[in-house]
Amino acid sequence: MEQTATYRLIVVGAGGVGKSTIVLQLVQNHGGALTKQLRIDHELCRLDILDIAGQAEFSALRDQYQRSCDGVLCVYDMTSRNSFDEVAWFREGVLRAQEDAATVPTVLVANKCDLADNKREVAAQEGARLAESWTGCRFLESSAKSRINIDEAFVELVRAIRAAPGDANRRVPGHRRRAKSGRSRGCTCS
Ligand SMILES: Nc1nc2c(ncn2[C@@H]2O[C@H](COP(=O)(O)OP(=O)(O)OP(=O)(O)O)[C@@H](O)[C@H]2O)c(=O)[nH]1
Ligand SMILES: [Mg+2]
Repeated sequence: MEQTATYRLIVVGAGGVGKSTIVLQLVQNHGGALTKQLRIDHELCRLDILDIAGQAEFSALRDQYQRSCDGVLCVYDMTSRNSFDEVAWFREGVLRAQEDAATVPTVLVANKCDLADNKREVAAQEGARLAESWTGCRFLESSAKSRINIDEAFVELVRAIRAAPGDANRRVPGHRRRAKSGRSRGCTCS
């Protein structure tokens, strides 16, 4: 039987940037921690995603996910300069929780690109530059409203986790990673 690696993900960013909408677009569900099974690059995996509120006060669940998560989706709203200024702080919170880890697999997402024409406050270049300063971090502009780059953000995060040393495939005892060459790209949701 095919083994399924489980990746624990956390979605962080300022209040109102679209974190919950992004996660709902992926899982079409409601609640605290959400689960989604996906086939990414031919390998089945299960995502356990914690979507925390930007203004969240102390929560045991958040604390636990920050400490043990395999990857972080860092979200800001490209129509809000403040949310961009704050996004690094949210990632640093995760690094601190992981005993001051130097890095954690991260994808930086600039959400609400459907509003970019009239309301953009943060240039794509600025997001790209911030992502570059975080080891191996990909950068995407998304719209949870128009469903642009939502699956892609999670696919890229899983790829970053799989590429990381000591990756989370350890969650499945005996799971063997495949060679990276020859994979076709994309994901199939199930
Ligand atoms: N135009 C547009 N609106 C969006 C998009 N994503 C989210 N929104 C809207 O932005 C508002 C906030 O979205 P949420 O998903 O609740 O934001 P959040 O980051 O979960 O907010 P907190 O949980 O309070 O931290 C809602 O009115 C959403 O409908 C998007 O891509 N485009
Ligand atoms: Mg929310």
